[in-house]
Amino acid sequence: MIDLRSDTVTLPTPAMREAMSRAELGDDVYGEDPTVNRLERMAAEIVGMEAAMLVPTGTMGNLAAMLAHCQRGTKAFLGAQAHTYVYEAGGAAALGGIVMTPIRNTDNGEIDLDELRDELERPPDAHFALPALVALENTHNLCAGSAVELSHMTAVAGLAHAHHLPVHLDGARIFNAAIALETTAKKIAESADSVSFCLSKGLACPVGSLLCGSREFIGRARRMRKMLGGGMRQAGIIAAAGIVALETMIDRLVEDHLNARALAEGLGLVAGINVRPVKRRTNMVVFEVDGGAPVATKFAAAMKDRGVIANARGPSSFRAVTHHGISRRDIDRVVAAAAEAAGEVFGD
Ligand code: TLP
Repeated sequence: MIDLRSDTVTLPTPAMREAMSRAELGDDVYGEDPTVNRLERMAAEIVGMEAAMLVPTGTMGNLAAMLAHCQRGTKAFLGAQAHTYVYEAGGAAALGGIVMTPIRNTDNGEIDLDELRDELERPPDAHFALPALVALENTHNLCAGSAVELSHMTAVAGLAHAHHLPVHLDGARIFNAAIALETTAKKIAESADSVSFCLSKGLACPVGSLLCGSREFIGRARRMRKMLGGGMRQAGIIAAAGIVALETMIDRLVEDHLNARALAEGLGLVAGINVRPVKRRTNMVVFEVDGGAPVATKFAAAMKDRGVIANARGPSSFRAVTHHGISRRDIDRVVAAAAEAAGEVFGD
C-alpha cells in the first residue's frame, strides 16, 4: 500500500531504534532523564528559545501552551482553519475554559489582519471576554500545507504585541515551513512567544512533540503537562529517537517537498482531477475530483484497489501527504493509478 494519508504514518528508522535501545534513562518527572534533558536543550536551541518541554503529542503541546498563556474565561484568537481550533477536540475550551475565537484564514494559511485588528481594538467593555493570546500555524495543515510567509507572521506578532498579547505558534511542521520559505526554524519562531513542533510527523519519530518558550513559560507549562497526565517517567526512550530526528531527518524533508510537487504536477494532468494551487507548497497536495461525493467515493475505492490511500478532506476532496516512506517511484505509481482510476470512474 502507498499510504499518503499523513506523514504521521512514518515509522522510526533503524538509527532511531538503535538509539532508543541504548538511551540513558532517568525519571523525567524529577528532571532526571539525561536523554530528555538533552533533547529539550537541542529543541530550545533550534528555535532560539530559552527552554523546551517534551510532550507526547502536538495536541498536548498546543493545549499546555494555551493553558499556560490563558486564564479561564479569556479569549484566544486563532485561524478558523487552525488545527487547534478544528482538530484538537475543543480541548482548550473544554479543559481550559478558553474562548477560542476564530479569525478568517486566507487560502495560504494567513489570518485576516483587519479582522484581528478589529477584535483587538475593541474598547474595554464588561460584555467581552478579555483577550489573552493570538495563535498561528506554520505550515498550515488545512490550508493545503502551505508555508506562511515570515512577513505575515511579523505583522501578526506586531499587532498582538502592541496589545500586550503573546503569540503561540503551532509549528507542528516548522521544519517543512523553514525549507519552503528558505529560512530557519529559529527565524520563523522569532515572531512567537511559544512554539510547538512535532517529531512524529515528517521527522518519522514514533511519538513526541516539543513545546518551547521562555524559562518562566515552560515552568508554568510543566504544571499544565502534569495536570493533563503528560508527565512521563523514562521518556528518554522517546527522546532518543527525537535526537536522531533533529540530527538527521530535517534536511531530507526537501525530498518530500519535491515529491509533493511532482505529485501535484502529475495529478494536475489527469482529466477530472483539480489540484488546489499552493503558493508555498510543502509536503501536501489537496485535490478535488469532479462530479461530487458519489464520484469521489468511487475514485477512492478505485485508488485503493490500485494500492493507494489518501485522506478525504471534504465530500469530494482529498489530502495526499508525502513523507519518509514515499519514494519518487511511488509518486509515479500514484499518478498512474490516478489516471486509471479517473478513467474508470468518469468512464461510467
Ligand atoms: N495533524 C494530523 C491530524 O490530526 C489531522 C495530520 O494527519 O495532519 N498541529 C498540526 C498543524 C497538525 O497537523 C497536527 C496533527 C497536530 C497539531 C496534532 O499533533 P498530534 O497528532 O501529535 O496530536
